[in-house]
Amino acid sequence: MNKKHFHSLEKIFKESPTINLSKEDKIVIFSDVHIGNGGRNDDFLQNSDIFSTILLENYLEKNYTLVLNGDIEELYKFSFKSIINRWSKIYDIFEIFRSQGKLFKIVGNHDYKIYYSRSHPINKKLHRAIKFDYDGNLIFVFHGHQTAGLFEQYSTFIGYLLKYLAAPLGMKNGTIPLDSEKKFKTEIRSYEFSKKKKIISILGHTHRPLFESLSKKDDLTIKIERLIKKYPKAENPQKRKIEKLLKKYKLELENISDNDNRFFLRSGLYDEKILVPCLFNSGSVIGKRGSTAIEIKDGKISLVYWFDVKRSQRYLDYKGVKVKQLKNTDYFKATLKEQSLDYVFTRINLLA
Ligand SMILES: [Mn+2]
Repeated sequence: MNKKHFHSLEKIFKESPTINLSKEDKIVIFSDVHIGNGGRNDDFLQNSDIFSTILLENYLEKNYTLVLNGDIEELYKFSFKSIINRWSKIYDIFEIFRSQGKLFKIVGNHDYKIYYSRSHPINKKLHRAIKFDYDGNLIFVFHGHQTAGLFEQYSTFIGYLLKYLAAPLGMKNGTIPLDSEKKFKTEIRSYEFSKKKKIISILGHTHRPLFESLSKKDDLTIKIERLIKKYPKAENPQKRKIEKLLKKYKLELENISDNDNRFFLRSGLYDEKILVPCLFNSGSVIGKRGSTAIEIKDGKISLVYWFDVKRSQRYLDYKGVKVKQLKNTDYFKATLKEQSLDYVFTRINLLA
């Protein structure tokens, strides 16, 4: 790993505050909300209701601490003033968490200018990163752009481009999407850092959820390989079941966007004999059909997906995925992945 990137992460790591985490604490981490002004170029608009509902009716009610891990405001395209004017309801909710001492706001690349909006209570305390100390093991939460080139991190040029080119053209999704090369670089550098420090890192930035260093694509590939190994020894009825599952996973694999086709494992880490499960990514709040988040509670870490049942039914009946309706709303939470933290740290400490 490049020394420059290592040192920049090391500096942020050292300077960030450490918060003790007990088994009773509940944490939810969201990133990449890209809140705008409510107009047609506001990528947040579509998921704004699901986001405010789950914050208020689920996470606040259940006593969670809220971690906002960067790119909360889309300041490349909009002013902070226009954002809070339009979305005061969201900021009121953030403020409830904050007033109870249950908010950590971390800065990303699309909202680093938020430092100039310190007068708003929500921005009084901003972090570049935070660390949770879980029984002597560390969980490092940072946005993730710090490992990118300077151009990608803080280019006003990109800002202008978005404002004057992308916005009038109605370009969606916050920014010119990170290509897979850039995603991969962000991931691999953070992976190397976490492995070396024997910690868990939780990022955002790429909008690609990761769990135990695996993307959805990697996960599907592994599932498919396992089923194929099982197949020759299986009895006939079980063979039919395996065939059905294989067909489903294959279709899902084919449907993952082309932008993601150079995925994490295959593009480098396959060279590694052992993958260390040290890298996690909360994805984004502004997904096409819903929002992803990382939860930590009861000594477990999980990747969850909130969706509107009117827009997607994919996970309603999905093998191995727990789904729960939020009260009598149209919103459901699917727990895509779940693992005990003790187990993850044992593997990190023994494998890294
Ligand atoms: Mn970002």
